[in-house]
Amino acid sequence: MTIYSHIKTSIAEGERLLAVLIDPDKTELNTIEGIVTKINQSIATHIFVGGSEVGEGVTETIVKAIKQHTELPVILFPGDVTQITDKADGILFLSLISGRNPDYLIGKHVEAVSKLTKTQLEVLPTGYILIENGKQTAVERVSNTKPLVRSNIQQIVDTAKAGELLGMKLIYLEAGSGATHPIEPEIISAVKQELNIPLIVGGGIRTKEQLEAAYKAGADLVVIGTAFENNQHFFEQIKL
Ligand code: 1GP
Repeated sequence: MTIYSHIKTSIAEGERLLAVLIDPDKTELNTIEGIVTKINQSIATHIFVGGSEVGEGVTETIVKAIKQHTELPVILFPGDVTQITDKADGILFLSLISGRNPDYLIGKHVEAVSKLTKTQLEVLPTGYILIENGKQTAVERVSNTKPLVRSNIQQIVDTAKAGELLGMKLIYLEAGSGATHPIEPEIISAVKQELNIPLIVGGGIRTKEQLEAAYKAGADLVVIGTAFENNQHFFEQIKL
């Protein structure tokens, strides 16, 4: 089964999906086995690998190590073309549709093609929507785009729907890694109501309550990075 049909089937069966985000730039190779063992024992269903600024070749080394220790699908969440490696199972082919920088709407995608066609990666076209959360995030800085204003819910909904109508397979609502506040449940549910494709939500989720709130509002897959990076017991603790 492809990664995408597995996501769709799981959602149809009422399953909650969770991806742990590993940033190769912040992860030492010798800690991977321990980290992945913890992820295997957790409620996580996917592993995302990526970061805004990662040195060339680092992602491949980290992905190889992750794959040695898990059966979970490993999906690239690349900040740049240099992070593409065929050692992963799939790739979020991200278009930053909240922004108006052509590089992140189509330019990087064209650059990626010669690499992608040499891999077996499952390509998952994803409408990536950055929403402001009070502080400047790495995505905003690196992509040189402005996030959507969180009070303008209609604009966020329309942006997500435009992504779907353009043929994207997933929509990712992003508050930014380490965001002070996660995406508000009101935004998640408004988007979910209009959308017929799976909805990913991430950024700033640090507590069991925030995780629950995201699922209840309609997130199909939640991404957790910083909370687990800072505390490897995070998933044991939220089980309580
Ligand atoms: C970032 O959405 C992800 O791209 C995860 O964010 O690191 O805040 O969990 P956190």
